[in-house]
Amino acid sequence: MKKTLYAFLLFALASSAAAGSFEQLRDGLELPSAPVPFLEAEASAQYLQGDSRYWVTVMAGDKYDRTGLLEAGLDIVEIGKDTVSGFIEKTEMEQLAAKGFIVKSRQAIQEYAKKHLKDFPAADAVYHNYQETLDELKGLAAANPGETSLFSIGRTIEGRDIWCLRINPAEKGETPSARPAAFFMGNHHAREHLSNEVALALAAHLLARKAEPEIKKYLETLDIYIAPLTNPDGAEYDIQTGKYRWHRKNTRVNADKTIGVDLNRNYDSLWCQAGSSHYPSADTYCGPYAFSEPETQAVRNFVEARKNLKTLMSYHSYSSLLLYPWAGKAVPVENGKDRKVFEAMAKGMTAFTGYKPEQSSDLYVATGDTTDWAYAARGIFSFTTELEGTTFYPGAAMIEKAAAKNIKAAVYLLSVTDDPYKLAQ
Ligand code: 0X9
Ligand code: ZN
Repeated sequence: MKKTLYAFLLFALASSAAAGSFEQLRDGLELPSAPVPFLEAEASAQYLQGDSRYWVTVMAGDKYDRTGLLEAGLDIVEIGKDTVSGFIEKTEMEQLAAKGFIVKSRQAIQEYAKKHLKDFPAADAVYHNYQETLDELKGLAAANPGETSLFSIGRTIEGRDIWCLRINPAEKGETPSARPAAFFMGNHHAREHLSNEVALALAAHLLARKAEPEIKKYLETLDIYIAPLTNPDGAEYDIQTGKYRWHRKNTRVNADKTIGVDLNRNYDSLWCQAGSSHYPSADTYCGPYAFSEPETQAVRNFVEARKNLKTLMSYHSYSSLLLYPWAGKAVPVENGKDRKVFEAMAKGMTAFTGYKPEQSSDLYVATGDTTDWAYAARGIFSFTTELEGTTFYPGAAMIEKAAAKNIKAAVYLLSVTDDPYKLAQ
């Protein structure tokens, strides 16, 4: 009883700082203006009522098993030696045995949540929601009018803007540039809030140090774009009740009334051929067709309109990995020179992060991701960073840690953006 009261008081104090974060309108429904009070984990899982996903651990010995599981609807979150764990819809879970998979353990998402929700999310008020992300970007733009432009690259399915901060003192707005360009993105996946933070921290870092010679030279020679929140609808949906929902996709209402398309399966590169699911309820649902989603369309249009893009980084979480194409086929990049560049850049960046550099498809084969499309369509040296941690919700302390090393890696990326092929010589 005492413990409950104490938790509530702590929550009340902390939530006064977070108030406003959850005032969103969705589907015409007015939502609570403040988070639902966190009392105890036992009670807290109730908000997931109606979510029929399970957290399962399934035997899987190699990338082919893992790819097959993604296609069977499993959203792989953790990879062990002989197993994988992640979320899967009940109906899809029930078909796993018939498909030859051995389920070692399973628990309803409500049970999983009881064990994994701690003092969340009041303690995470420092993370930026949609409005706070925009405020931060506006603040950076206002404080650095000579170096920045802020614009939307398109609107989401719910009508939110996908904001992009451009850092280039010579060219403003959406004017094309002949300068070599780098594009950093965060939060394709809703629950990967840390990826928004790292991208925001990178923007703040570059601008705070714009006069320092090392950064100044990139501002003078490159065209830098940072879009921290690629899936703002999903990110807001994930925190909408005041407690995390482990939501991955965007918020499209599918034909069968399930919610969301996996944006990192919706790009037009071998779309939905492997490691993604045609079940709308699956967390790896590829959508009805390639680029069906306004969010991926926005990225496509942005990239296609900028022939100067040389490098791209898409931040995700978690696992401490740096991944490069191919993601959608289990063969190395065919062009030897490009392969050399990818490997050298991966080595260069992981020297700062300590993450494991790896070809994406060595983890599992998954088609339709951002990096395969950007490389295949435009020859852009594109990477996925899986930030560190052992949970999607690693708490406030992780931001500084992850940002510090990934900023160094991003600055390395900038250092080769002028001509990535210099690494192939
Ligand atoms: O599966 C994804 O979309 C990415 N991992 S996440 O846990 N953030 O969802 C990885 C994309 C890279 N592609 C492959 N590993 N094939
Ligand atoms: Zn992700």
